[in-house]
Amino acid sequence: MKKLLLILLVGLFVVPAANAAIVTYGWEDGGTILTSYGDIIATNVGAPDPVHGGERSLYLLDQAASGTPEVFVAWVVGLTDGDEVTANIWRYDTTPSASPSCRIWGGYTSVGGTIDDYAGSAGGNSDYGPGTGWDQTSYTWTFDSDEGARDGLTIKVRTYSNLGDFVWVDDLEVIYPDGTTAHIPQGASPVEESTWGGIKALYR
Ligand SMILES: [Ca+2]
Ligand SMILES: [Ca+2]
Repeated sequence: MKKLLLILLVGLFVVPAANAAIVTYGWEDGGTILTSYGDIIATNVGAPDPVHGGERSLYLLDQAASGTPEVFVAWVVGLTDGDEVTANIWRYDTTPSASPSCRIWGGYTSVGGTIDDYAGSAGGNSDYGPGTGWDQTSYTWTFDSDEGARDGLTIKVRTYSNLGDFVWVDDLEVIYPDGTTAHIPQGASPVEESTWGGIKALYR
C-alpha cells in the first residue's frame, strides 16, 4: 500500500496539468515549407541526398548574398502569455565548426495577422551543431503576447552563412498547447489531445 501511494505521489509530480498536442512532419508527402524570408531555395529530396527518417527530407540552398535567409516550417496560433512551444528537428551538414550550418529560430506574428505579419523575434537556439552528419536540435519558446498584440509563433530554419551553402533537415516535431493551432507544411498528421505522458511515451 505504501508503495502504491508513493507511485501515485510520484505520478502527480511528473504529469503537468496542461495537456499538449504534438505534430510531426518528415517531408514524406512531398511538401516543402510554409513560406520563406530572404533568398533561399527549399526542395523536397530523397536518396542519394541525406534522409533521416523515411525516404524524403528537405534540402535548403542559401541564395543570399548577405543576411540570414530562413524557411518557415511551422506556425502556431492562438497562443497566450506563458504558453510553451517546443520544436525538435534533425539537421545535417558535414562541416564541423564551419559553414554551412543551420539552426532553428522563432518569430512572433500579430493578432489576426498572417504568417508574414512579423511582430518581433522570439529567439532560438545558439548552437550550430556538431556538423558531423545528423543531429537533433531543440528549442522551447515561452510565449510573450506583448500585452495582447501578438498570438502567433513561427518556427524557422536559418542557414549560415554564405551564398551557395546547403543543409538538409528532417523529422520535425512541434509540441504546442491544446486549444491552439499548429500549421505545418502540407499533409502532416497532427496527434490531437495528447497528454504530456503520452508525448513522453513517444520518446522511449
Ligand atoms: Ca523524412
Ligand atoms: Ca557546419
